[in-house]
Amino acid sequence: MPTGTFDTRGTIGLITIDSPPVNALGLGVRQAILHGLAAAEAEASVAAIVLLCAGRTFFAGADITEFGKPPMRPDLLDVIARIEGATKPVIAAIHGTALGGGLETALACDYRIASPTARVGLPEVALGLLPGAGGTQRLPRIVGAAAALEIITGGKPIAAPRALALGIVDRLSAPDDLTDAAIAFAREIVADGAVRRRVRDREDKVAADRGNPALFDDFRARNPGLFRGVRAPTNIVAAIEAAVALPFDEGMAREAALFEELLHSRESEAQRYAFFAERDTAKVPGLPADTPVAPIASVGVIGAGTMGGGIAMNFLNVGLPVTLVETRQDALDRGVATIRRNYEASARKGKLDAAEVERRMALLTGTLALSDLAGCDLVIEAVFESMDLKKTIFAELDAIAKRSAILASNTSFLDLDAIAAVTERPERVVGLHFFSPANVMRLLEVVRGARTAPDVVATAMRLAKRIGKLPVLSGVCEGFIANRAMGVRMAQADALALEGASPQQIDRVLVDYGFPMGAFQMLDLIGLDVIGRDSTERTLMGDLVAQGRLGQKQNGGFYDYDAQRRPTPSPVADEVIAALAAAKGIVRRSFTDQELRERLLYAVVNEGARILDEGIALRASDIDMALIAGYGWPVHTGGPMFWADTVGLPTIVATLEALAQRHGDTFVPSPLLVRLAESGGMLHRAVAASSTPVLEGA
Ligand code: 3H9
Repeated sequence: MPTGTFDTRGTIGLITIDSPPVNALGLGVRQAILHGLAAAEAEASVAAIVLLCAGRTFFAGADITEFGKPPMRPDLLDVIARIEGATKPVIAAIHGTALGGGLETALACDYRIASPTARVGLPEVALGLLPGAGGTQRLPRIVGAAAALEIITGGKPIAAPRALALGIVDRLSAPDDLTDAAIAFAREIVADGAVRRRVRDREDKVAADRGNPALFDDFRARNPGLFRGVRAPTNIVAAIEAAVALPFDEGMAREAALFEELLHSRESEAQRYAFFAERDTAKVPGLPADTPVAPIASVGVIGAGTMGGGIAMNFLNVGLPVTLVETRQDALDRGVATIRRNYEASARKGKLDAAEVERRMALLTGTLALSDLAGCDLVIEAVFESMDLKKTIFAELDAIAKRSAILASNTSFLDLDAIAAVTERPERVVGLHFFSPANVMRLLEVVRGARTAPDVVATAMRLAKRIGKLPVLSGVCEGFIANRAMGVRMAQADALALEGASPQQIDRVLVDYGFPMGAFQMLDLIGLDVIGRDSTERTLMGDLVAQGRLGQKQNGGFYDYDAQRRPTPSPVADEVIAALAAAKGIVRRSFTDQELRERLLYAVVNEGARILDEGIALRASDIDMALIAGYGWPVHTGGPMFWADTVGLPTIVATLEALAQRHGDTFVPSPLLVRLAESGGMLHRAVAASSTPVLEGA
């Protein structure tokens, strides 16, 4: 049960809400605030009220678990109206993160004071929503419509000093002194006559914006990508337009209608699912939260190429020393120089200061001697994908590394168990599969081998969080979760191009679905030589490379590119595709967009279901998160597993069966899909059976 306490410090009443973990504004918290206000008003000696939270944060927003259920009064708007109507001034004292409904509650107070490390924001857009408790009406009254548009459509939290500069908070406390500073602030307000200061009454900013209707059209024109495939940003802009155009209460009514529309949208349902799915990935059955983890104070990385360098940066970023090993001095120098260049580029963009660049570089030691890894707590091998090479390295490393060290491989498709088997410590071998660019992409697949010890898995999951990654646990199979599931999409894109669909049509269908780019655009960006080189069979990529077409970097690939790297359809690529189709005896035809969507995306759904059925993933939602974080699968669809349920599993199974007749194995529906379609079950709620590789490590 959330607790709310009320006590007094002289003339100041203190309402303290304590509802772990994040003081979400669920029913109990809302009631506790109202009780506190009633007590403060009833106490004659109290002249002003401070509202604050115990624990790690101020209110982190509305309770997301209540959305989609019948509303319960008092709702947040009732609470906010009650704060604004209080008979005494209310001061919000903010620490941690005041987000969404949390910030909206603070904006209903007369004054706001924040600790210097606090952050405030309206992140509802990430849940497919808009701030529905007055945020779209009050924030523009403080910062103006232009800044409100950026803040609310961006959803990113704002650090306290900037919030102060913008006027969102009135004052910062000294570090660790928030409560006393809030009480002192309240006393000053009382001494100055306890003046009420409601944001709703401020007119100057919105009145100034009223003369500038182009502001909204400009914003829409400047940010076309923001609105693609999703509804929330459109409604946010409309709500802020209402703040400017309408009196406060009418603006609030407009906000409520726009919020309600989003609350019942598929997009918001999907994004709320993704919010909890993201937090679930770190929960591993059989590994309680108190599983002991090994301390990791130093990291070794073998291989200073693009992958190894990116991996090293993750640890340098959080202050962990890294020893980077290469076989040749020139390769090592190049790798170290690339890391420095990346940091300097961030510094130029203002994301780092020069001293921080040097601090991070000082944590990096380059060496040609594997023996320099002897003291590392964790060593990650990131050399190219050759089983023989990896076995040689792991055998040597096993002899060098201290007994407690964890040995990790960044392999993206090789058998981790075969690598672990060359060591005397297979229980301390784990896969850490980073996605490229490794310093940027959030997904980290933690691969549990047949003998990986539970504490090693727990350590890897914890470490992933420490370096800001989203860890998803995977069992051992070729490609693990994300590459295996998306590999079938690539295979279908290739097959469809040979069967007559143009790369442009295939890419457009994917972009229309919500991917940031199409399959062929992605290949051109990465480089066709990088991906295609191992194939023995004649492939589209191989034939393009044979013509000297390596992608954006050289002569174009599936597309031609101008000097600004803008793509246009390529007659040469079309000829290469047609010639290979003829050589393979493929009869070409045209396709509808719907046919392409089914071939490209139902294939992924089916592969995902197989991955779960085989016990390679723990839960369907882990697969969704892996593809959202690793491949840009549009989060507003919820990921392939969630999306499949919105399409309907019987439809998917029937389509797969028809496709399997003509296109073989890829489309033979997984037994899990068939079972769920027959029983009316939901794929996105499915979990791995209790005895599976990913749970038991066997
Ligand atoms: C809103 O406010 C709408 C209003 O405008 C209009 C209303 C009319 N509700 O993330 P963590 C749980 S929309 C319910 O791991 P951290 C979370 O699931 C809301 N539960 O911690 C997890 O549970 P578990 C706008 C919530 O320290 C636990 O708390 N606000 C909520 O890494 C710990 O969370 C947001 O979108 C919630 N609002 O990060 C902010 N928030 O332990 C959402 C968290 O069982 N929250 N939980 O897995 C966050 O961004 C982060 O939780 C926060 C802390 C930064 C606060």
